Amino acid sequence: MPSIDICFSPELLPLYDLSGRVAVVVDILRASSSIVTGLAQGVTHMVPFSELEACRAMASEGYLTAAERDGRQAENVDLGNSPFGYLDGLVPVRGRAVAITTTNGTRALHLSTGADHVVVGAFLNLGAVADFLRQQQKDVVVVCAGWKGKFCLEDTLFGGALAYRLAQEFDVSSSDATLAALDLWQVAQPDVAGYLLKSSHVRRLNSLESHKDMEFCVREDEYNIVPVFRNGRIE
Ligand code: 3SL
Repeated sequence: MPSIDICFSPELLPLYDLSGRVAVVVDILRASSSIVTGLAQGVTHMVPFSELEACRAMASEGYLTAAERDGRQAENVDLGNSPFGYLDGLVPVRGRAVAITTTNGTRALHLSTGADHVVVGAFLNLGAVADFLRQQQKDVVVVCAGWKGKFCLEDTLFGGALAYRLAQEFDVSSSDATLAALDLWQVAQPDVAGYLLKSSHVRRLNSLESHKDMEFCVREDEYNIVPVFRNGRIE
């Protein structure tokens, strides 16, 4: 039976062997939620960058640019990192390609490329990711983007939710990280959004952008897509 392990921070990735495994990269607040939303709204593909200037430069190649640093939209780009940027229609996104850089999420994607498959996970596509993993039948590592190397509640909750969904078909008991995430998922019931009010990232976001981002990002199964990061592109 394949197993699910959870890497709580990109800083811990050197301890994980991703080869032969599927990496599910998650940054619930908000990069992976925004990537899933953008692709579900008809963005053709996204190219994640670690550096802001490299991302901005893609405008000259016809890309929309999306950039966040420390929770705020960077200057001189088309979009920030709110999923509502892909939903509110202020910047038409359908049929466009997007270059994106965020503080933690895009970095976690680049650090996970040693896996056989790198997919983007969010509560918004939780069921679709679970189905994808059932099909692959490979060991899974959930790579939590965290915040500047530190543990984040919301990414860990996603790991717990995914393990809970797959508990009958995957080994979810041989990793203490997965056991802890499963316990956390139970503790957060029945009001995940309410539970997350105490998280450091929600407090940071509330002081910057609207609370509605968090409430949207914890919705489950809004979109039936599994973005795959391959050859430098998410599509
Ligand atoms: O760090 C990231 O990748 C972002 O998701 C952070 S924020 O939610 O935009 O603040």
